[in-house]
Amino acid sequence: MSPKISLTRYLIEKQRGRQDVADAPGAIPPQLRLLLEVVARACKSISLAVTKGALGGVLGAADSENVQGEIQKKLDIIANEVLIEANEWGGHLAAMASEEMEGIYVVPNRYPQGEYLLMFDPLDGSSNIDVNVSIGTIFSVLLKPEGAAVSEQDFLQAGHQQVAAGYCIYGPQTTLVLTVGDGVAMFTLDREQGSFILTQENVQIPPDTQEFAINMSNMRHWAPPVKRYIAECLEGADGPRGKNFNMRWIASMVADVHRILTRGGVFMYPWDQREPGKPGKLRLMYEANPMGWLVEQAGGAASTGTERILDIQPTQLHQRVSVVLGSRNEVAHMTSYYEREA
Ligand code: P6P
Repeated sequence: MSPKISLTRYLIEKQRGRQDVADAPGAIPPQLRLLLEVVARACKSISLAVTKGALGGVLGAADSENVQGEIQKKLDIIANEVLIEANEWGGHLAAMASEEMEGIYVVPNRYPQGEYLLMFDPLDGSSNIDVNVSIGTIFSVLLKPEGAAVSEQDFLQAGHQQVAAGYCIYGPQTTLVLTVGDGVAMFTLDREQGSFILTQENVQIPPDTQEFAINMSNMRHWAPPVKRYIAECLEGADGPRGKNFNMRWIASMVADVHRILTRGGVFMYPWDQREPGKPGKLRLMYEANPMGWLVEQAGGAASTGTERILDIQPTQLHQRVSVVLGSRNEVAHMTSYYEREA
């Protein structure tokens, strides 16, 4: 039986890199290895809190709103605090940014500052917490630009500049999914040992699919290309697509993306006319960029409908974006409807 590879061993071997190839892709610096191990440890703590549910008194809403104007769940706040407290003292970060905090969190002067920036959605899919459906933590890592004191401007880097990204899904299993730029690996939490164990490497998304994920209740608000694409999927084998489609919508991006990384599919949260001034619902910096990079690293595609998500130059920390991601041939087919409309 092949030996179990822990996340620690995986990252140490990544840090060692390939001795025969200088600057081999995927070789990671020690500080980045430390950062990823600390984030993984924080996710284990969050998983424990999530698993307790009502027994831990952590369900239900807190009496506060986040920067998005959304009612915060108690676990949103707990998860955010766990990530801040786990990462602020290690010396690997200059600052953090979170869906749950308006401004950036600069590492306090009492701790050494590092060269990385960490962004996260501490608990994505919060509406599912109280009904026991999978939720997760999404994170993205950037290098702090050289020079002056860290500022919010330092975070405003395009998604293709990420140095690491991943998520931890709290479902029937607690699974950490990670990329450092040379493919996607999955680690399942062995609760008896308390370690994340490598369970899949070089994850590949099937290029074609017959499964789409979108919130159908918004259909009347969609732009014409989305209406046409979904209508043709629903026409099935008798329609222009010549095949039947299945639909899934978990209302937890982490869970929908995990399904797509595991068996393919296309996930969509497009612009709609409910709030025409907003480009979409999902956030660029700590939802679409990390998930988009993971999907691309697994052979998929991630678009706004009209441009590659990872090429967007951010202007605001909490800016939103339209998202179409998943099996690359299906994403290309879907985005072709926008081109025809142009
Ligand atoms: P809706 C969760 O709140 C989230 O940000 C994503 O995880 C999820 O895909 C989406 O919103 C669900 O949105 O409008 O279907 O509730």
